[in-house]
Amino acid sequence: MYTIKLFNNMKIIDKIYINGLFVKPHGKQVQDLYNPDSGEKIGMVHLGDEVDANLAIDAAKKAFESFSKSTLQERAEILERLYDVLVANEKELNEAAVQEYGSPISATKGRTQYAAQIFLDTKAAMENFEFEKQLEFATIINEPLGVIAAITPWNANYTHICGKVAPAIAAGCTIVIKPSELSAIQTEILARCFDQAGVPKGVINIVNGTGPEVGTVLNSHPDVAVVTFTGSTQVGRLISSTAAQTMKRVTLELGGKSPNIILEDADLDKAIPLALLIGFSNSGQACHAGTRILVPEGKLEQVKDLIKEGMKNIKIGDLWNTQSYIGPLVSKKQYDTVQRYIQSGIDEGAQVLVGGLGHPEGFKGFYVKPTVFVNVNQDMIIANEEIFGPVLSVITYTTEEEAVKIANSTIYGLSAYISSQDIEKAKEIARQIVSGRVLINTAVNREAQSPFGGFKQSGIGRTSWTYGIEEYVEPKVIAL
Ligand code: TXE
Repeated sequence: MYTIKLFNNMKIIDKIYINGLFVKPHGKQVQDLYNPDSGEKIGMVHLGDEVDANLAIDAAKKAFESFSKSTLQERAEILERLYDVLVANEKELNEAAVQEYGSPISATKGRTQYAAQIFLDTKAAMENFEFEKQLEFATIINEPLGVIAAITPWNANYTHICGKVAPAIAAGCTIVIKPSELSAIQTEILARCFDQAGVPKGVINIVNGTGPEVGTVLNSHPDVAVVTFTGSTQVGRLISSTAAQTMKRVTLELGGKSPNIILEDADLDKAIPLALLIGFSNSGQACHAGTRILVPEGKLEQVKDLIKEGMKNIKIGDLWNTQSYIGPLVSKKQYDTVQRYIQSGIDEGAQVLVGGLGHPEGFKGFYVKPTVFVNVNQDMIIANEEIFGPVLSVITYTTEEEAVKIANSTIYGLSAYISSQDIEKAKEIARQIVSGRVLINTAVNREAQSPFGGFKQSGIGRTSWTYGIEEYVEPKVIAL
């Protein structure tokens, strides 16, 4: 079994993964790693620099020469092996995510299993993807685009990385990943999994490093064909403009400020507990979290009571307890950001119904009080910006038209939710919402054959199923 190097009880990540080898980075920067639950330092990561980024791109470019010619059968077998290895290493992957990210164990397990499942789903998607099409006078071939650069965030580290690796393998592309500096322990274990799965050398490369240093090389390098990024809208804009200089294809999965419309006829005893689960998903560090709860004006008092009641069932901390739902935020920086947002809500006249500033009682580390604001209007900062912490806003509406207008009034369009007992009515409203997905009476989309991605400034392009493979191929016509 693989174990991470320890020094004075600290976890030391001093290797990056290039061309099938774990090598020392050339970069001189070292960054500390913290346990968000206690706020204590638990390790260090040695960061790569431009030299490492260039070496990884060279390795991926060289590997592409042969991997782009691999058969669909060979790629399908790699995806299957990746699934097997992730399942076999599930325990280590979970432990790292709880320790380094502060995610409660039930949520962690769900995400690790989903990350593994992505490989099987992508294998099934390959069977549904038209790699080649024969017409009367022409053949259309979906050719692999080349080297993919993947820049990933710290929330749901495994899901984001596997969600970018799987379609790359399926398409016959090679990949260089720059993960978040905050998830180095998790990424190191994942790198060992990729290695164990016998992925050909250079097909997957991982370089730890900062965005401005390693990320910028990936975005601007002429040998990179596609940049696939998950993170903030602000950095997404930067990446997009840099990548445009060399005409790279760009896939961006960015922020969200998802509305959750509780319709007049909704069963509030079900809808409000569900709204809390949707809003506090991943301790609020989820791009799809339903952070704006839109309720009919006349139901506000009842909703307030149900929120206060529902909060009693939302368990904070005690991360190894399978009943826990909310953990700390990933970093002190994220804690401070969320505190500033709570303060801004108070300053703008919103009323704290539950939660508020500071740590929840009895907790230290990077825990934030799960907070719900009422008296929020759509002009306030907390109703427009992605907070990325457990902070929800209740906004009232008087007509369904107004609810749709409020739902559509941010720069984002990633996810939306509706609660209603009238499915046909809910579907009709769903069609009016500008969003990559609209979920009715549920927190999860169980349909693996769905695309994932956003409208408006929530991003460009789609991941998942055949939609993900499509981002990494270019159609070529050979005509007679
Ligand atoms: O994200 P960044 P941060 C949102 C969320 C959060 C905010 C800030 O609102 O509060 O972003 O989080 C790399 N060139 N989301 O600062 O900076 C960086 O190293 C190239 C939403 O952590 O966007 C990391 O690998 N790369 C989101 C990745 O970008 C750069 C998930 C994401 O970091 C770069 C995360 C640059 N100039 C944050 N600067 C979601 N949609 O799920 C940074 N990076």
